[in-house]
Amino acid sequence: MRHLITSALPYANGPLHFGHLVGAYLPADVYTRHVRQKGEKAVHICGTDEHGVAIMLGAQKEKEDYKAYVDRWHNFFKELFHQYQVDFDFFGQTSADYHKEEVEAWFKLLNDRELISKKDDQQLYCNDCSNHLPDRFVEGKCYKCGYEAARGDECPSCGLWVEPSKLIEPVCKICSSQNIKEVTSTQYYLLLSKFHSEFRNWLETKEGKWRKTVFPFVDSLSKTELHDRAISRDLDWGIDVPLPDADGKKLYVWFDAPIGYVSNLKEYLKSIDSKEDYLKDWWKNDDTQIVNFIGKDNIIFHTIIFPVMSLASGRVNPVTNVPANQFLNLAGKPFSKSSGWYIDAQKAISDFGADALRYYLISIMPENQDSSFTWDHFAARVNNELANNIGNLINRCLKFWDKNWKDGIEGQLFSGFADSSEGLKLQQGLTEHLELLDSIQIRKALEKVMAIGNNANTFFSDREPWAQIKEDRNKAATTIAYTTQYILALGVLLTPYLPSLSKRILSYFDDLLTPELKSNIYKGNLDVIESIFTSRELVKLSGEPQVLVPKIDEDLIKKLSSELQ
Ligand code: B3M
Ligand code: ZN
Repeated sequence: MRHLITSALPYANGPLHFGHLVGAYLPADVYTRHVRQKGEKAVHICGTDEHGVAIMLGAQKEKEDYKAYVDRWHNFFKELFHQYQVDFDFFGQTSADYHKEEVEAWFKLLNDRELISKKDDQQLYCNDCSNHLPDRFVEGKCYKCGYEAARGDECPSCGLWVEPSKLIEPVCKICSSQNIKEVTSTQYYLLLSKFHSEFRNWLETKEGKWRKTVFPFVDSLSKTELHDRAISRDLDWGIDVPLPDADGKKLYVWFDAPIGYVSNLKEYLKSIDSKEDYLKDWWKNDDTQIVNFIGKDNIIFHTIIFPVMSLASGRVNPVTNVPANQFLNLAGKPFSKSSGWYIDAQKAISDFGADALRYYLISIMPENQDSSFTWDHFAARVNNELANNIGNLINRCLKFWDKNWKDGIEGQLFSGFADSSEGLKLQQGLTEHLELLDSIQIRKALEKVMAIGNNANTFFSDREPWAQIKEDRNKAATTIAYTTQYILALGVLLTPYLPSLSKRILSYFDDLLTPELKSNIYKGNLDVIESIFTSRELVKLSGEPQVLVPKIDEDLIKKLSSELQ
């Protein structure tokens, strides 16, 4: 099995906050590292979403050329992801020519199969500034859930794909006028209604396989019918509708954006001179698991529109799983840059580093319900759990080893662990951890790792090697040897979540560990751990034990919390 993993293409129009990171990018990164650690083949594809009204509004506000504007944000995101150790194999751009080519091919296929047609559409128009108001150029009250600031394209609160003419009390986002009328304009439509039964046949196979926050929502939205939707706009930025009589019409951003997953993989394979074909070997390969990581506001496009486009065009297989996350709030309220209720993700990473932030963000990942970030909670979780449970334990154990057995501990003292009650507990933990990540329950999986850390701590403290050594040196050495096997497992288990901490832990065992051994341990093969050590006459640490997880500075936390008030 191979894995084609994507994370939502962020709009190139403003900074990313923690909500974005835990919504799509961190889970996708953890999952990619997980399947690779198991030894399976995977690609992780992303890029910036550079068309549409959100971008146009942003560039206009900054008085910047559209292309210069999106390039600037593209580079900014690339750097930010790098700092958070979110690794993509390819991070592309939807304003690139290679993307346009792929989008044109999709349009042609759908058009040839008569799933696109020209129709008259009711559009909103601002009488004061004389602009058409598609998508985010207009805001109003959602006619489904009553949310005040629903946009002309979607409601950020209930996820509805909004029909702008139905918005209650619409307001022009260009000039703030409420003097808005409906006008008729001709647009190209994707005839989703025609594809309803084929779509349902596919969707129903996902029941029980997709998250409870995803499947029932999509199921009820699409049960009785699908509505045709306009996929063109009268704008001056975007991909031209590739038809001779479509003068001036651009494709709607949500038509081209998901195709970015496909075009970016194509470009990636080209960039590495791969012999593989992006369609035959990946997108249309029945052995490929396609997983789209997104936030809940993008569910409709990933579970209805793009699957219909995929099935109807036959160009790619439809997605296997869409593990959408809920929202992350900041101390109970939505992140909002304009009202200052906001944390600068770049500053945060320079204050605290990737391990601490990734740990906390993953531990509050809103997989099943919305969750909340607070600075106090961040400091408490990092200091009490990561620093105490993992960092301190390893430091205490390895320092004790270093001090008392500088020349090494006898390899045979490591034997017996796998069959001991500690070994059996660890074995079970490894198996459960694997199952949790396989089913993309990332938050619970990290909890499992921490529970293993707890067991290791209890074992080490209960045995009191500092007392044992006074009576029986070998007994104390056995405690260290057993705890070390826990530590090795913890270092391996942390790979997907905290790649740099994991690397630092495993560096003590540099001489002993190969990638294959690492993968075997990860998959729960405890005997492997034991034999790594028992096959040596003497086991030595590579390098001196260092502080692994620095404590979070409480004064800095106080300052950051007070800045938020
Ligand atoms: N750019 C929406 C967002 O950033 C959109 C995702 C596209 S995924 C193909 O929330
Ligand atoms: Zn206006």
